[in-house]
Amino acid sequence: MNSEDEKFMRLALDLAKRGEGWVNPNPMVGAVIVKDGKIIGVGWHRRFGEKHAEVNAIEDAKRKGYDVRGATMYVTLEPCSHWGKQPPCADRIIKEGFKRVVVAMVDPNPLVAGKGIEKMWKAGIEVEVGLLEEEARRLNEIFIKYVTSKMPFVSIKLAMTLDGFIATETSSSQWITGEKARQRVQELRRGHMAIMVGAGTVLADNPRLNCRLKNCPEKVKVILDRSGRVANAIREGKKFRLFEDGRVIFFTERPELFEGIAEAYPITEPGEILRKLGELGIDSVLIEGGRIACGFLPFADKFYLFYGPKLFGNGIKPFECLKVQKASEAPVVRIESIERLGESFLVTAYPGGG
Ligand code: AOF
Ligand code: ZN
Repeated sequence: MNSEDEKFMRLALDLAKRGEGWVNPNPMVGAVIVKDGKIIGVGWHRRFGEKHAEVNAIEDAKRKGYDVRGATMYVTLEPCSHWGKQPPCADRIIKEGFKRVVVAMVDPNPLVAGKGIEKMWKAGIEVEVGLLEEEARRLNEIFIKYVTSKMPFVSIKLAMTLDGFIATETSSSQWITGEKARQRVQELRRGHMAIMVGAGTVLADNPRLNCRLKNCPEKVKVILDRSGRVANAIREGKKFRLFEDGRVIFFTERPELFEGIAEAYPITEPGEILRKLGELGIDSVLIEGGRIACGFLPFADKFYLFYGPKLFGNGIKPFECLKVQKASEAPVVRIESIERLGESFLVTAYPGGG
């Protein structure tokens, strides 16, 4: 491996990101074809169920009149070996006569899991695995979790004052962070299939819970409404903007109240809610309701903590259910990055220290 290899793999990773939001619950994948030191084809997985990145790159090269025989392919995920909605990419790569394939990471999908690499290797292709693996794993952290556990990747997003409050005592929270931070939330929504809040947020803010970026698919909106307050409000004639687009799912003790209104399940326990969402094919949930966040803390895979330049002194704290007594017994997070967003900032972190 050399720095040229790394350059091409970085390009493949950048291409893969173009599929963000559109490919779930499948992975984002990018591929670059190089011959005699020159890029002759690029491709990425564009949309769930459509052609894989490798095939798109091969077709791109052919469209431009190149012969891929003897070329090298850089691909961010191991080429597949199984028949899914698409034919196996490993077979296609062998058939096309590639000389070398550089793979960032093995496919965690149990249906593939090394079989694609083995196939190509047995056919006499030079296969190298692990270039920029860390970046590739980070890119597809949602896919990795979902394909190996069938449980959605859980991100907790909170907007807090500098002294750690998500709302005042009187539940006022608009706004704590500024415009740039809220724009960043839109980007987070793009990467997640579902957005989750509690009924309190729906009743107080009437949010749309959609993604308003240019290139963004519809979101699944998940509302935790134990006693059916939103259903009652609808029966009283109230209109909610979250019904304007996308699928809406309620979790409640009173599913009968939602008949004729929305999809509803009689589940209220966080672990069971997540299991149900996984069953419904949802690979990722962005929890945006500060008051419901604490219940999902044991299941959190990632934290997006936004801090605005305000001090409340009192009000609602996000993780009160923890009730930590000793500092030495507190849960620890590993900070991944800190981004300045105008007057606010975003701390991205993973659970667990180290
Ligand atoms: C993708 N896009 O570019 C690659 C994938 O049902 P299928 O045929 O689309 O297969 C999906 C599986 O194929 C997916 O879980 C992953 O293991 C593998 N590779 N998938 O959607 C791609 N290369
Ligand atoms: Zn494939």
